[in-house]
Amino acid sequence: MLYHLLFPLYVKFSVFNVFRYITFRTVLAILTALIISFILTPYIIRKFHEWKIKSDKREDVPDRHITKQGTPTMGGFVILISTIIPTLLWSDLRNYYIWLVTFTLLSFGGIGFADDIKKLRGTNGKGISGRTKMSLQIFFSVIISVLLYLRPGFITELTVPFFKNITPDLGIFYILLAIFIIVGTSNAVNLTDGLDGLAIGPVLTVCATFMLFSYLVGNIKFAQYLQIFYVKGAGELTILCGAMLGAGIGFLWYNAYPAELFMGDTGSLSLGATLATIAVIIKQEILLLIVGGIFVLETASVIIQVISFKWRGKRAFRMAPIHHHYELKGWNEEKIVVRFWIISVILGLLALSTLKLR
Ligand code: 57M
Repeated sequence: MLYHLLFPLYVKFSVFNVFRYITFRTVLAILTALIISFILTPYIIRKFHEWKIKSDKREDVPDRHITKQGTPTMGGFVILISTIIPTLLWSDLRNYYIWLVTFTLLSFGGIGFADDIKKLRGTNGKGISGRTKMSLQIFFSVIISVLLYLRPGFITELTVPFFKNITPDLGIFYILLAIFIIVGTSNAVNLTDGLDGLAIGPVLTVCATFMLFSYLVGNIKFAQYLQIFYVKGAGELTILCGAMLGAGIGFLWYNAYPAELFMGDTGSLSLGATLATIAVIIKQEILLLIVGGIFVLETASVIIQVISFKWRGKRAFRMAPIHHHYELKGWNEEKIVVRFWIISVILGLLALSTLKLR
């Protein structure tokens, strides 16, 4: 909105021309998100304590988690607000992708919110059933994927990292892939969200990487130079990624060990689905597997654990997802989290290298 108000003033005062630039508006979006987050989060933490929006005791967690009982949850609510407000302030509101990704944030945030509220208010501490949750995730991802597919000029080819000449065209089956990526990533971030700062760290790495990719993919000159797909209008997503980055850093301030706030499903489901939707829009579907490798690792550990238990009657890990395995091995929570962050940054750098190594 501010973009629409301020930019036209350049006719009278040339200084306002600066609002034309995506880079400048991205910086403003990051700063606005940080300010909103730093003002709102302490207030929300106090209020959530008052309203008893706190995480429940879980019997099956490694012992140390007992101390986490009573930590306010649903911090994703602040992440959503501090992402959406700066996006609406600084982006071009005529942009289709901005609204589509905002829809993703809100719809998956809504599923997570319903789950968190049911966990808090229900008698058995359980959220909405797995089946209902999955149906809702599929329902919204179908809407998102079809809306993208129907967009004139939408590219149904895949970018294969490191191989610029291999671009398989999936045609209408692209819709299925998009649904799979959105639902899968949403759940993968949720599985990862089990230690202080563990999920938000890699979310930030993916966000920063996609911020750069959105800018490049949305700029015809850079796209041609780098020989990547050009997606008209995707450049505005740089601003949304910036807002999410600012919101995520603001959240990490409070979620860092010892956490004062958890993001809840409101945060994990919406952040995962949003990163996936951006990946689909900017044609970096497979790259998401690399830069989001921590989410892949956490999900794979659960799959391996379940298969191993079924087939061999033995567990592959002491406990899945894999962060619990390291906890039970005696690693410190901070050590596990920081090491996973380091891996995530390395994966982010690897993802950046695909721009040139191809
Ligand atoms: C939710 N939620 C955290 C917090 C957070 C299929 C199966 C693998 C599913 C999985 C599962 O339920 N995962 C998703 C994980 C919980 O955090 C809340 O949930 C929100 C995210 N949805 O925002 O509100 C607890 O995690 C800790 N936490 C932190 N810091 C944070 O910043 O310390 C969270 C955020 C919090 C807090 O203690 O209460 C959770 O873990 O419950 N299930 C599992 O992960 C279970 N694994 C399991 O059953 N493994 C089996 C195999 C066969 C699948 C095995 O290895 O044998 C574990 N879940 C729990 N305990 N609770 C097992 C141990």
